[in-house]
Amino acid sequence: MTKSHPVRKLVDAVTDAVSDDKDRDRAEVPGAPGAQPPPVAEPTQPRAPLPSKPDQSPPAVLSATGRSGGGSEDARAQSGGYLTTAQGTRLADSDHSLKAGPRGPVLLQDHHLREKITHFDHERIPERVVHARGAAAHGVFRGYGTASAVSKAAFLAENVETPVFVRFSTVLGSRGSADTVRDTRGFATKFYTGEGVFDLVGNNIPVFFIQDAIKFPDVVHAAKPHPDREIPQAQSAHDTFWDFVSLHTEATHHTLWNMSDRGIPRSYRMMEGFGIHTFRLVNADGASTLVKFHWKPRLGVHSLVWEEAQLIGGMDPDFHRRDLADAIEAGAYPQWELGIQTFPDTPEQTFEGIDLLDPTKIVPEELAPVRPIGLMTLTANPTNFFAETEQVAFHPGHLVPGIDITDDPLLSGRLFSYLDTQITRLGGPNFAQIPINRTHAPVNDMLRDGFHQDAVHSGVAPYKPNSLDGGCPFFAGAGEHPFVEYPTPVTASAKVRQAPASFSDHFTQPRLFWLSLTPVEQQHVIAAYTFELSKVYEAAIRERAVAVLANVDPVLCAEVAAGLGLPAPEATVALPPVEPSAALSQLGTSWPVDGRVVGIVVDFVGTTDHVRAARDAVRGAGMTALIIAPTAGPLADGLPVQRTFAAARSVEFDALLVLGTPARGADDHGARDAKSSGSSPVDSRVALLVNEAYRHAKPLGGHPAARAVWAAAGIDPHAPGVLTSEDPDEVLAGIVGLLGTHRAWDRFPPDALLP
Ligand code: HDE
Repeated sequence: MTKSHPVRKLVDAVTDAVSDDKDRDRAEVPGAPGAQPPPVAEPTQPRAPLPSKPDQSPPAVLSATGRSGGGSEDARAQSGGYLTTAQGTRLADSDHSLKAGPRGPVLLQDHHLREKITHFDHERIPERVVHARGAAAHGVFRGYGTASAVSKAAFLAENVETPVFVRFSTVLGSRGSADTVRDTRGFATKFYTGEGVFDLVGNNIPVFFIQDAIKFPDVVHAAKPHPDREIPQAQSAHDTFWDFVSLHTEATHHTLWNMSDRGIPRSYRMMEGFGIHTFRLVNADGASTLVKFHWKPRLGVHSLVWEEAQLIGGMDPDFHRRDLADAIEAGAYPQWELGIQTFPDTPEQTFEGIDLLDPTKIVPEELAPVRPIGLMTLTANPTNFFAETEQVAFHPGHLVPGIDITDDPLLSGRLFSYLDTQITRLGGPNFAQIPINRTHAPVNDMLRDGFHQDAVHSGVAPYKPNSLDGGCPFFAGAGEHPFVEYPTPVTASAKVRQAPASFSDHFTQPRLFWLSLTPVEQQHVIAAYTFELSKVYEAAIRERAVAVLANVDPVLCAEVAAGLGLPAPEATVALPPVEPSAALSQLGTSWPVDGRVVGIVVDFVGTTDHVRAARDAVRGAGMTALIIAPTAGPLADGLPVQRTFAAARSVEFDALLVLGTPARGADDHGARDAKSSGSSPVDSRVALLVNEAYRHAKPLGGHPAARAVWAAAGIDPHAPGVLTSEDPDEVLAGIVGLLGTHRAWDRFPPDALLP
């Protein structure tokens, strides 16, 4: 479209209007639904569609075969000022079916009605069989060049920038399930490299439930809702899950991680990612190195507490996808360093006695440090969820020269599954041509036809060898960067359905993980096991699950058994000595607070200068400030309010700043708001807000006026992480310091609890 094209002019005019938007306060709070604030009255003047929001970006404009189309990014979106059919014919009415008179029957000849309803009837595609619930973002990966000695992959070279698309997910829940359930999280990254697409399809937990892909349907059937009643949704706290994992004890390590704080992340931005399997890197000389991939978040690894996760499930089931989108919209771009642990590619494929082909085992970082090889920054939200997040198709078999696979039997099954599943989900074999899946490298395949073929292939000889198409395409020679499988030696053996002997140690590494956690993290693990198993109906399964824990650690076993009212059994294996790995704990240092959410509680008394100052200071520290007030109307100086006392819940905030002593609101009454309680003169919803945040070990800061609120909430004003001062700078600095360590864990010292 040329600059003078009338539609282009309209788009430009609207874009200018949006960037001229003077509504500063609106832009300061992420989450605006559209690019421009809407008028109260319905707009009736035809104009071009509004552009996407500034934080959003669509997939790159490329042809179905990876060529640069040279078009503008909005070229694929709606165009023109008038409603049309799918064929571009303008419509004068879409509110009424074509009828034989206003009260008469609808006519079959209504082609517009049929097109509209027929398309609607087919809007859904099958959700992913696992990892159905997810959120994604665009970004860029920059290589450090530090991997060049071990991999010839061009995108890992120094300062090479590669576009990426990352999708985070839960495993068990269906597409509409809650984000904060206890589960493993998917962390799948598509690198659009110049040598083809590379997908790193990992999780936020470094081990897996099973060692062999053939068990995947079993573990997933066990973890999914029971087939008769289809409950519970997106949860592992039920009989079939614990039945399976207590019988199939190779699942113990992954189960323990799921029961740890890793199972309830605070944010996708605050998760590690792991490739899990051992991969193989190949350098320019053809030498092979075995590696494990790690994503290390710049913001540290942080979690919710369990009660918080449960409350969020009701208050804001979209908590994680909202957090990711809001952070990107606010300019707090999440970052991860990609790192590798490297191991010599020996015939045994073990390292320090750890079998590298066993996906239920980690290699502690103390034995093999994680070396950073690049930085990923997520910079844009998708423009359309379905087109991008729902249709993105990852596959561990999407490899580029320099990155190859190993014989991990779990990985082998995945190499089959991910291609297979897309055929059903995305409606045929051409899913690589869907815009989000298009490679940025030129495609010259001989795959032809099929449903939804977007390419218009020329030539008459899609076969090899041919002479009619001039012999095209040709094989790439050694100097042309082909992908050539590493010639892994295969030991002479017999065909068997067996695992190597080393795969049968199911308990040493769970023990290593347990003993590497700090006391507060251990308390959370005990609570999670006790909660989950208390929800198991069958006593035999509880008993069996506790017996498994006896083989991990006697203290863990005894504490969980006590919570279930069961005797603690003896271990049936010798508990080996293990060297704890500090890298497995989430605690112990301090991290940036980008994109954290601070709730500012105000009353309607006096001026609001201090509120504006506090809000600006929170924003200045790189966080989002949400003002919580008695009603939704703006404050005296026009400052907008984001939450009312009735609507706010502590779980939305990482910390609270209390700037007043709100008296009981008119709606602070049990008949109107069931959160209302007590007879204190302070609004009881604010007291609940503060009390909950306190119980979840969140930092609390306040002006001296907050003392009455602390009292109404029944909290100790001198407890760790409760700051009260005249000096707002001091309070905010304190909050930032505390949030850097995530929570005031020393508020509830756990050391005395465990023997
Ligand atoms: Fe997956 N997995 N998986 N998985 N997986 C899928 O592929 C499968 C496994 C992972 O955001 C499916 O496109 C098998 C391990 C992620 O789109 C499916 C086995 C790890 C995602 C599939 C595994 C993962 C998937 C469902 C056992 C961590 C979401 C839809 C051999 C390293 C990707 C789809 C996204 C998705 C199969 C085990 C991670 C059915 C057979 C181990 C992050 O193909």
